[in-house]
Amino acid sequence: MFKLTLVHVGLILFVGCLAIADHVAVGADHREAPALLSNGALDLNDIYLFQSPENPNNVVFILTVNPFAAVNSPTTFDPRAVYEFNIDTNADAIPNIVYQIYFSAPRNGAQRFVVIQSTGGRSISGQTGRVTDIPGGGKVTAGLFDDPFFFDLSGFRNGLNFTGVDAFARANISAVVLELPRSLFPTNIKVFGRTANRGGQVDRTGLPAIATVLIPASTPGLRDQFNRASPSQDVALFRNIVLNSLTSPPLSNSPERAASLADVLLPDVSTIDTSSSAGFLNGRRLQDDVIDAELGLLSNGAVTTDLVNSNDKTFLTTFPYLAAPHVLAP
Ligand SMILES: [Ca+2]
Ligand SMILES: [Ca+2]
Ligand SMILES: [Ca+2]
Ligand SMILES: [Ca+2]
Repeated sequence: MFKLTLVHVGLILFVGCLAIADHVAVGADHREAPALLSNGALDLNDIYLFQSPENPNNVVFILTVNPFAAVNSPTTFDPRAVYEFNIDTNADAIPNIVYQIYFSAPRNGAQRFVVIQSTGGRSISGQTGRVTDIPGGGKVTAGLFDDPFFFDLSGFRNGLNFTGVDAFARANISAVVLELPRSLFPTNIKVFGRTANRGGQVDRTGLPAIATVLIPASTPGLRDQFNRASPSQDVALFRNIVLNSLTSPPLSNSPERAASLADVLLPDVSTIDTSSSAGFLNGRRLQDDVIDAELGLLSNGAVTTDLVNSNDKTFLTTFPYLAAPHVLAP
């Protein structure tokens, strides 16, 4: 009972962290920091990283931006920005291979894009809404899709009275889906997504909801500072803040448990053994219930589900795996 009470209080705070404005749902890393609210096209929501279910010799990288596209965000990518998959091949959280994606201005509802590989100078051209085969193996596409994230946000806000209503149902996002041969990389890699414009880095994410849950919104500017930092700086700059969030009331983890959690959660990168088709925390598949997994971690197993167990649309078994966008009422 004691543990459950602490968990309830902790999760109520967690819900408070998620609420920026009453009418706006805030999710994994959707709309979590002030600098992101003015341009959803630079607001990374989630990254996904998994062995291709279509071809086990390939690995799939997905990043999503434009939370609640056409409602709170644009439906196109920012032509003044760069979108990145940063891949660390030697476990120091410093990227060794970067895939940068640049978009043209929209024309007739479509954007041209180019994917540039930092090593070897290889580039791949494509267009939103189309699948492009990559010479040597793999595919790439970008465009508007159903948001693959699912979460009973109202249940959290209502003191854990879950009703299993997905606050992200009928929400669309913009995504880049890049599938590449696993042979391009070591078996074990660490990945984070990044957005930047001429003013510098705007957002970055590896694991779901690190900024949202563990970097306090109550300290002005701290989440923007986190989003503008590099994962290789995370332990030096943010470990004590994360430990404080984990050990302070109401979360109240023991120092030992908080330290072991911090070792899993920082640096904020997604880690995968690409020879394995297992999901989160081995990378992150679209269908993985990361909210349940993270609540289980935070509550030490006392709370295991928000009763939303799957996305509101069925994921595809073939590239690009994401479901088609919802048709929104005008
Ligand atoms: Ca974000
Ligand atoms: Ca590295
Ligand atoms: Ca969805
Ligand atoms: Ca769930």
